[in-house]
Amino acid sequence: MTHIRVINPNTTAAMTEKIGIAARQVAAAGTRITATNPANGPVSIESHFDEAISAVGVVEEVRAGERDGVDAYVIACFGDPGLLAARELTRAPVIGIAEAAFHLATLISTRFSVVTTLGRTCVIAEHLLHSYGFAAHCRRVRAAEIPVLDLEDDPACAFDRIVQECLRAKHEDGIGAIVLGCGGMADLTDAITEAVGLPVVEGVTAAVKLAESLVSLRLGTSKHGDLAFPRPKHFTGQFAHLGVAAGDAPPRGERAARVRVVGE
Ligand code: 5HY
Repeated sequence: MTHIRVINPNTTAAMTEKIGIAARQVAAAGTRITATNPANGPVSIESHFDEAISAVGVVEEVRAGERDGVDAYVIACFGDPGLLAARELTRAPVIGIAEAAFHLATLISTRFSVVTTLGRTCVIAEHLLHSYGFAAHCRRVRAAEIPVLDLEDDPACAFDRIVQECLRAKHEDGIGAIVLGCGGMADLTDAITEAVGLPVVEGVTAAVKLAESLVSLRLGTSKHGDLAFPRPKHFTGQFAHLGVAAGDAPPRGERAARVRVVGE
């Protein structure tokens, strides 16, 4: 059984549950999905500030997952908050939904556009496109101009605004596919696909299938170079528990047998 931990970095439990349902709908028979969110942090992530704070919650959830023997992690927020920090903490694959969606979109189209929530978060997706090397493939990052929690509180209106922006992208951007730019849209993929008439790539489900592929190939996060486990270090104050004492062996558990551990 492959255990994939899907982490919703915001603290809205209803969105976490929705994301977990979407992940389970595409998971293979031998995959167990557990969906969690941090106890502390923003109820939605709509700014650089929200992203920074939520990253602490992401690494806390990965540390908990290491104790649970999780085989792979999905960071289910379109800003991929804490992605590289999380990768330092584990040998398991850690996949952000934006990164996953971009990869799959380039496999089915030469050009795609992103439709996210608020216009102020578009630059976050634009930064990721450049960071991951997909900027040339993305025509435009668009926003439906809906607060993230409208996906929970006013889903009908949110759906209509997302579809309208997707249709503008289809008719104006010269694209072959749409990428949904929010983990909270994970339950809308089929309905948006039908309404828009383009392939729609959704990050949570894309990340789950990529995680399954990496686990089946026994490929995990490299521990050679910048993603090696953090150097032992004392942390102070409210982060004291995040410190690693010299000699603390990183959790290996039975996963070492499943991830091709090279060298060390
Ligand atoms: C997300 N915020 O996927 C992002 C969407 C965004 O709380 N979950 C959030 O607009 O960046």
